[in-house]
Amino acid sequence: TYNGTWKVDRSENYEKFMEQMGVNMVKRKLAAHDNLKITLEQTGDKFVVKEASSFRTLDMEFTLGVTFEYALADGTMLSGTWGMEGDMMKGTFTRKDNGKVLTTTRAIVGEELVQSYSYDGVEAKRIFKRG
Ligand code: MYR
Repeated sequence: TYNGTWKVDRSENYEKFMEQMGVNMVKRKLAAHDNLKITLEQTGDKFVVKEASSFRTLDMEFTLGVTFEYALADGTMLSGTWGMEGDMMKGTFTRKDNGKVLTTTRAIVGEELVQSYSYDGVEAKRIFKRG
């Protein structure tokens, strides 16, 4: 189950990923230490998500397979869906400003939640521990 609170422990290639996303250097430096914490609560197909970081706190919900909008911390708007493939969450989102696609997955690996991100040929991971 994905339910619970997850704190980012480490990231792989996240700065390169943010650079590809067009995030400027100052923000990338800050974002590398954003202390991101995500609380997920799934009931059937519905997820309630609480996000907290040094940038903001955000409460939202989505339903698997149903399109929703999500603003990144810098205001970039995404539109897309989360779905399930087996035990893995797979998200496909489109940037509203340039039409490019960002894909993301979440999987529980051992005791950790591993989130992968892919955009414009660059991939990154952020790995979370229960907290
Ligand atoms: C959630 O489930 O946490 C809410 C919906 C997330 C949508 C996609 C997340 C992509 C985040 C990309 C970060 C890029 C930073 C430049």
